[in-house]
Formats: sequence, structure tokens, C-alpha cells
Amino acid sequence: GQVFKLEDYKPSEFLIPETKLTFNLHPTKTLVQAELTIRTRSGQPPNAALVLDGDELVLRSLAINGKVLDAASYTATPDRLTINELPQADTFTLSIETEVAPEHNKALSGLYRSSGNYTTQCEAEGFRRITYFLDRPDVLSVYTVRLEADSKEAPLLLSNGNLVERGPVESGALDSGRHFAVWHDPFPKPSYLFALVGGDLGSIKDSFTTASGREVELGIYVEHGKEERAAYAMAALKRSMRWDEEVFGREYDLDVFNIVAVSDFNMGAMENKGLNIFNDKYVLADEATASDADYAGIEAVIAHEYFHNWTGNRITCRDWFQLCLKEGLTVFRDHEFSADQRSRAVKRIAEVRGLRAQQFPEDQGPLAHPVRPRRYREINNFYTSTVYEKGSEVVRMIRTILGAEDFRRGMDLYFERHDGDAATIEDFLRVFEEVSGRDLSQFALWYHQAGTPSVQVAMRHDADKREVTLHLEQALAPTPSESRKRLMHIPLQFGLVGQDGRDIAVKAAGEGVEGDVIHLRKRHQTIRFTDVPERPVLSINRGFSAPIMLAMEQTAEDRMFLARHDSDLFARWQALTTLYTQALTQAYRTIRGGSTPEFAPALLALVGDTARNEALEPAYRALALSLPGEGDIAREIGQTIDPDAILAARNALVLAIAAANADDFAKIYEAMAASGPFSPDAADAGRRSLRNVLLDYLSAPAGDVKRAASRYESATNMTDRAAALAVLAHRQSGSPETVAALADFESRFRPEPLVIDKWFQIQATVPGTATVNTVRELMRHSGFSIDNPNRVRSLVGTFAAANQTAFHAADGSGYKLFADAVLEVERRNPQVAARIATAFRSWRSLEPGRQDKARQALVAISQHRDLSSDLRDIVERTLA
Ligand code: HT7
Ligand code: ZN
Repeated sequence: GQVFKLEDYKPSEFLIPETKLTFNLHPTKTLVQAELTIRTRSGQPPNAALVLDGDELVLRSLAINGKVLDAASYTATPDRLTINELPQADTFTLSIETEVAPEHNKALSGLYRSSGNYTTQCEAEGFRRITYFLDRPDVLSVYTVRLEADSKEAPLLLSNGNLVERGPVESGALDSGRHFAVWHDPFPKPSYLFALVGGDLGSIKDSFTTASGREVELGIYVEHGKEERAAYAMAALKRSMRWDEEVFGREYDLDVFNIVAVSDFNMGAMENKGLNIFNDKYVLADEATASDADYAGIEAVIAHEYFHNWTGNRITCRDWFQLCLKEGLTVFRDHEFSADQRSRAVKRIAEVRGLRAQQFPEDQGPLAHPVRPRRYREINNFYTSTVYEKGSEVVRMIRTILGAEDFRRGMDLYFERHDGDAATIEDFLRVFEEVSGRDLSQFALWYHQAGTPSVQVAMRHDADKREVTLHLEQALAPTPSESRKRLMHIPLQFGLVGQDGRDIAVKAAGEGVEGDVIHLRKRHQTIRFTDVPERPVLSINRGFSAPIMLAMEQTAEDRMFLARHDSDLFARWQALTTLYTQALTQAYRTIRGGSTPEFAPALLALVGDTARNEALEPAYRALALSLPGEGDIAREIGQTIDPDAILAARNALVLAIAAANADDFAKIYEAMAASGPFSPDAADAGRRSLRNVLLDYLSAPAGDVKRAASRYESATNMTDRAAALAVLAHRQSGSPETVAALADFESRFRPEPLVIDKWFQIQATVPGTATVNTVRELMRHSGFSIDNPNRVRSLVGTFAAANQTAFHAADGSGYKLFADAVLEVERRNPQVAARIATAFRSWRSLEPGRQDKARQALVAISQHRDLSSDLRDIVERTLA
């Protein structure tokens, strides 16, 4: 396939200032009439052909300035429309009629049907599946959209912007049974932000008064009967709107803001101007069907899409290489929003756990790419954790380097200067350089170089000289097609913790330190602090100020000290996590050597003390008690990985912690019981999460099934019910209580696909090879559909991404099952197939037997006939 390169960017010679679209919606024969005002950029008559993008299009008619074109003056293929003979004028009107079949569109890109409703997904390149267009983000157009549909089939007709007209479609004197609506969006936008919805949906309505006193009508549209489940999303939307005014000074700009929930969607949601379209998983919630994690996800995604109105829509991307300009920045904004709504420390720890579990393996494997890539074959494969989450970390580092005030001044300048633009990362960095007077050229490497930097730190204290010396060293390993790396600017927040647990006020001699931030810019850097009478304990990369791997010479005693006393709660959690990781890798080696692991009593006691520490909020204690995942342990070990030994090591530590703290855990478990009616707020969710983590420990010993079984039976909300079911399935697999609870869950929630997804997930993550067969059987379950991305991700995606011992079954059966499933998904939906196939990315770190079987499965996929460019791109890069 074609490789697109950043350096090849050229502005378009043609512009489309105005776009008028008429849709005659029909399941298999939707007619799309596009009337495009085309203007040359130069203001002179065109001197080259006009080439428009298409994808699987059928052209019905073509005219310029009202005159039908003769066949010799253009060529039309499903993928491209080339018009060679153009008027000798700088502006003309091009009329195109295409025909599409939404019902048959299983790729869920372009115009498609979900549960009988018409809907669209145009990012990144879906608009070209609707009509021929300059389908690139730097071509901005003002859209007027007329929708016509059967009044019964689609009483609801929505598009971007404001509603300007609606009524019945007359055919002669008769009512045709069809109706229409006209929508106008006054803000010029790229085609990827176009959307329409036609269908029969229920809704909830509300309104929001902006800071300057304008009224905005808010609507959330969901399947009939599910309206009440949209209340939390609506409240989250209003909080997001207020927050963006207060924290970033951004007001909403249209009279209407609509959200539509659909059940077939390739990603989480889409920020179409004034008409966000959501995967219903990120809209619908009530206590019986949604877990606390679901509520948090809804809050975050609602906020994320709303925040795109400024970071993405008002200021969009010049080209798809700049994707992180809108995505990294908007993730940063939604992270900050959630941190303000909930507990900042808890939120930060959850973010870092996610980053390490998803982005670090991406950055350290065959799919590594810079936050701003320079090449792509298939842009859909670059909606990655690197672009989104590492992109957000880079914005966070800018704030750390500049400080909150200059950061806000930079953002203000960005909005002021670039409103209405299709901008670049260079534009973004320039505003921060200007407001702060700082040189960010070395820092910009975070956008340009792939890979996770590692930093080694050692601290010495010289009691005689009353001096502390820090030695820091940075390194960045080669990544695909980047063999030589340059030195990065790494901002490290730090503190020197005194024996009383408080930070010592420090005086640094020499450069490289500003306040509580060390600016590591060289390969080796030495920093001296004077006037330090006692030996402090170093706490560094506080708040995870830089997305790096830290290797620090530090004793277990010092880490335990930090785990008890560090004033930075992130660093406190990190100290404990490092202790767990060291204990687990040691246990892994012991198990591989044929012996039984043992764990330091001081660590087991520290865990108990942390669980009991009421000065810490329950949500934090729950995170502190959560051991690194099997994937985290695998990454730490690095090579020749044996997933079975990892699971055994982790289970051994769970059992040791449980045995050492059984009585206390049981008491805290009781103390965390709910005392009032259900609330999804962070405090109550935190109590539930601590209780459920403790349930997992208490149910770990063989046969200890009663507590979890009774928890399952007495649960009054989905968080507790699903957590109890997971504990039963993962800790007491095959017990009669587990079998009964799984059957009960299925019969209770059969009509609720989003809940059945949890049932799929729980079973897909039961450790051990037997799960390969379970997944094969569940793929035949009546609640499973290979066409629905949520079902595929919950069962097949979760199996490969989150079940190390089954996916990597030594006999290769997990790979075979998965490869077959990927190919089956790919026939309908290449984007989803390509995304789940990234689960193979760490195959080279396995022990040789598994490596060989994983390679065979990848090769089998790559040799399949007619492979989509999406899946081919992932598989070939993974094998390279
Ligand atoms: N900006 C949106 C990306 C998206 C998307 C991309 C490719 C294919 C389908 C898609 N659906 C949504 C979502 C976001 O980041 O806000
Ligand atoms: Zn986004």
C-alpha cells in the first residue's frame, strides 16, 4: 500500500468554502447530492485537474455550474474522481450525486445503520465513503445539510449546527410519507467532523447558560426506554461545559449541543461539531447495569468529546500527522477535568497504570512510533495510546516546565491565534515559547522520537560536607526505523525527604534545578545540594512528571520509608509498586528454578499497614493493594517470558499477603460495607473498590468461596455484582458457586448487551489454557455478534490483551483461535480487526516455543488473501 509522508505535505490547490448536501435516506439506496463551491487557492483559474477522494463510491451524476459533464472530461473510480476539464474561473459549483447502501456497511465508517438508525463516522477518512470530496483536515467548509427520510422509520433527523427548517416532503399534493430537516453549521469545518443521524430514538433534554449568558439546548438521544440511563451523562456534560469555562476560558458556541448513543461503533465516541456520536457504552448508566468504572468512563469520554469543540474543532489539524495536536491535548484536558471532579492522586495513579500497561509496550515493541509520526500506511492504525496518552503526557510536561501560569497564558494565545486554523505541533509549541521566553527545541523531541527513555539515578550524602549529590543518566533504546536517538529534555519533579518524613528545603549548586523540578537535558548530569545535614531519602519523578522508566539505586528500607511517608501520594504508591515488582520478579525466578518463593515479612506488614491507614482515602488504599498486572511483570522481566510462571509468582504473593493480613482484611472488608443508598460519586466508589480488592485477597485461598458467593447474591449494584463474579471466576473457577453465579448473571442480563459484555470479559480472563475453549464456545453464544465491535472487543479482544496464560497457551491454541477470529472480523470491519490484532505486539519477548507459535499465527494472517490495508499494516509491522 501507499506510504504517506509528513515531508510530502502540500496545501490543496482547491478549496471548498461551501458544501450543500442532500440525503435521501434509504437502507440500501441512499442518494447523496453534493453541491460544492470550489475555489482555487491561487485566485486564478485552475491549472491542474481536480482530484477528489472516494472510497467504494458509486457515481450517479456529475455537473459543473449546472451543466452535466460529458464522459470524456472526467474519470470516476470507486476511490477517486478526476475532473480534467474545468471552467476558466477561480470559483465554480460542482454537483455530484452518489449512491450508498448504509445497511450493507459493516465497516462502520461513512454512512451506516446501527439498530435500524442511520448514523455516520467520518474520522479519519469516512466522508469519502459518502461523496467525493477533498477529504483532508485542512480543507474547511461551511455545511448546509438537508435530510429526507421516511417519517415513521426516521422521525428524528439531526446534523451539525443549528436546525433551520423542517417539514413534510410533498409529492404533488400528497404527503409522501417522508419528511425533511435542514441543518446549517456556521463554523467552517473539515469533512471528518461532518455527521448525520436519522432514526427513531428517545431523548432527554436540558439546557446550559454559558458564562456570557447564552442559552444552549442540550439533547441526549438513546434507544427508547433507556432515557433514564442518560441522566449521568447529561450531568457530566454540564459539568464539562462549566469546567472548560472556568479552567480554560472556553465557552460553547452553537445554540444546540446533541449527543446520540449508538450500539455499533468502532471507537469510544466522536466529536462531530454540535452532534457528538457515542458508543452507547459511554452514555448509558444506572446502578443495576453500570459499574463505577463505567461511570468514570462516561464522565471522561463525555468531557473529552465536549472539550474537542475547542481543541480539535475550532482549531483542527493541518494533516493527520498532527493527530496528537487535538488528541493528546484533549486527553490532557479530560484528565485534568476528572482529577478536579475526583481525587487527583487516585486519578494520576490510574492514568500511569494505564500508560504503562498500554503505551509502554507499544513504545518498546515493533509498533513504536513518535507522538507525531512521520509515516503511515493506514491512518486508522495511528489512533494509538502513543498519540493519545503519551501525547497528553507531553502536554503535562510543558505545564511542568512552564508552571501553571505561563501554561495558561500559552493556551490562551493558542486559542486566540489559531481559532479557525488547521494547525501543527510547531504552532502549538511556538505559543509556549513565546509566552515563557523558553527554548523548547530539545523538548520538542518528545513529539519526534519514539521510545520510552530510561533514567538512572543514584544519590550520595556526604555527612562531613553536608552535601547531597545526585547522578542522573538518560538513555533511549533504538526503535523501528530510528536507530540513533538524541538526548531529551526530561522534567523530573523531586523532593529530598528527611527522617521526619517532611521534605527538606534544598539549595542546589549549579544549573539544572528550578524549584522542585530537575531539568535533565544531558546524557549525564550531576546535581549538588548544599547544607543537607542528615541523609535524606530521594523521591523523584513525583506525580510521574515524565513518562520514563526509572532505575534508582535505593534500598528496600528507603522504599518502605517512602511508601509510608512521601508527601507526594503518587510517589508513595510508586515506592510500594516497585517493592511489589521486585518481589514478583524474584519469585518468578525462584519458580522457574523449581523452588517455592518466599516474601519479606516487612513487605507483607507494610501492605497491612497501608490497608489500615485511615488517613488515606479508600480508593487510594485499593490502588495501593493492587499488585502489578501480569503484563507489568512481563515487561519488567523483559525476555524469554513464561506467562505461567508469572501467574504463579503473582498468585503466591497474593496468598502471602492474604495470609499475613487475613483478620485485618476481613475487618476492613466489613467496615467498607455500604451505609446508605447507592451513589456513583468518587467517595462511595472508592469504598466499593477497596472492599472488592479485599474480597479478591480473602477469596484467594483454595476453597474460600463463601464470602464471594454471598457477596454476589446480596449485591445491589453492578460494581459489586461484577466484582464478586470476577473473584469467583478467577479465584474459584469451576466451583459449584461459580458455575451458579455465571448462569445467574447470564439469565438476569440476557437483554442487556453491555452487561453481557462484562460476562464475556470475566470469562475471557479466567487464567489457564481451558479458557481457549470457553472463548470458542462463547463466540457461538446468542449474545455474541461478530459484527458488533463492543462484543468482539469484550470477548476476543479481552482474551488476547488481558489473559496472558490462555492467549499465550504453550501449545499455540490461543494464537490459533485469535488469528481465526481476527480474520473473521476483518471481512466485515478491518479497523476493529487491526486494532485487536495489536495484541501480538510483544511476541518477541516470549520464550522461544511460544515465540515460534505466535510467529506462525502472524504469518498465517499475513498470507490470507485480500487482506485489508488496515490489518496488513499491523501484521507486517509486527513481524518486521
Ligand atoms: N476523534 C475520535 C476518533 C474516532 C475514530 C477514529 C478512527 C475510526 C473511528 C473513530 N471514531 C472516533 C474520537 C476521539 O478521540 O475523541
Ligand atoms: Zn479525541
